[in-house]
Order: sequence, then structure tokens, then C-alpha cells
Amino acid sequence: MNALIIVDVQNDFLPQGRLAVPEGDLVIPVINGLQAGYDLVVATQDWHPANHLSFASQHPGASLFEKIELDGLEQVLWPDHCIQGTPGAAFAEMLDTRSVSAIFRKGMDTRLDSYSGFFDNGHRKSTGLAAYLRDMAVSEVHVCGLAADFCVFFTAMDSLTAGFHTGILTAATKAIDAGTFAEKLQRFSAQGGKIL
Ligand code: VGL
Ligand code: ZN
Repeated sequence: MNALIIVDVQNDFLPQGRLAVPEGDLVIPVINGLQAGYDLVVATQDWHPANHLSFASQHPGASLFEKIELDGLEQVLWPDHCIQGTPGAAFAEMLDTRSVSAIFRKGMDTRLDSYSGFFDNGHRKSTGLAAYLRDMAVSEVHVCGLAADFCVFFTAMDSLTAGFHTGILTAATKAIDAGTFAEKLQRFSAQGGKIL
């Protein structure tokens, strides 16, 4: 069985959103067209409380995109985004979600960011995604969505570690920073990941 993981295709990551990914909207028709080729389609959703500590707004005097240390982990300070229940956290209206069998939310713990759909950044808590995929007899996982250099990359790396044959669908993802993504893709492929 193969599975498609659609990562964080949410309004705040689209060009009008609060943490806009350049050309993020262009992945939507591509992802809609890909879904029929998979036995299982799941989605992740970044889902932060308003006072999440990954937000620069929670650190007086800090600048956007500055790196700080939070509970022993490096943390980029983002603009407020994907706040639980707000329009920015909703899936893009044009995304076809009819075939999505389960949605895995992440980033709810105020002190801990979560780029991967499988684990928080400290690998302290699982979302249950790996167990779900195994239960559905999935062996091959393809990852798409936003943003390529953060949540797509870390989801794909954790998928490899969990033992799934894993590929990143490069035509169905866009990066916050294309240079960062190129470096991370090399790391992914060095670990046995497929660039599709
Ligand atoms: C993401 C930064 C912060 C992502 C989520 O979906 O790639 N990036 N939260
Ligand atoms: Zn986030």
C-alpha cells in the first residue's frame, strides 16, 4: 500500500497568509491531481495555541526569523501563524480533502514546535501517524505540501526513520527558502530518500 502525506496546505502558508511560502498556492492543483494515485491519503495541520513559543510575538525584543534556544532546542521565531480555529489554520479552500482519511495535528504544545507530522522537534511525543500508516499496511510514503524546507523535509526524514520507503514529490512542494531546501534534499537522499 502507498500513502500520500499532504503537509500543512493551510491558508497561512499561502501567498496572502501570515507565514507565506512563495508560490505556495501553486502546489494545490498538483496535489489535487496526484491523490487518485494513492491507496491512502492523510494530511497534517499546523495547529498552534495563540501563545505558542515559536512565535516571535511571545519574546519581547526578539526579531522575526531569529534563532533562539527553547528547552534545549534551536527554535526559529516565526510570525504568528496557524492559530487553532482561525481562518489561517484552515486548509486551503481549493485543496480537495474528500479522500483524506485522517488529519494529524501538530504544534499544540506551547513550549515545543513540531515540523514533522510524526513527532515534535524534540522527538518527545509521537502524533500516532507512523502507527496509523503501519496499521493500514503502508510501506511506501510520498510527501508533498508546505513548506518544503521545514515541515515537508522533517516529515519525510521521520518517515524514512520509521522504516517507510519515502519520497518527496518536488513538483508538489514549495520552500520558504529554496537554497535551504536544496541542502536538505541532499541530506534526505543521502539517507535513502527518493526525490520524485
Ligand atoms: C511550518 C514553520 C513553522 C511548515 C510550520 O509548515 O513548514 N514552518 N510552522
Ligand atoms: Zn508552525
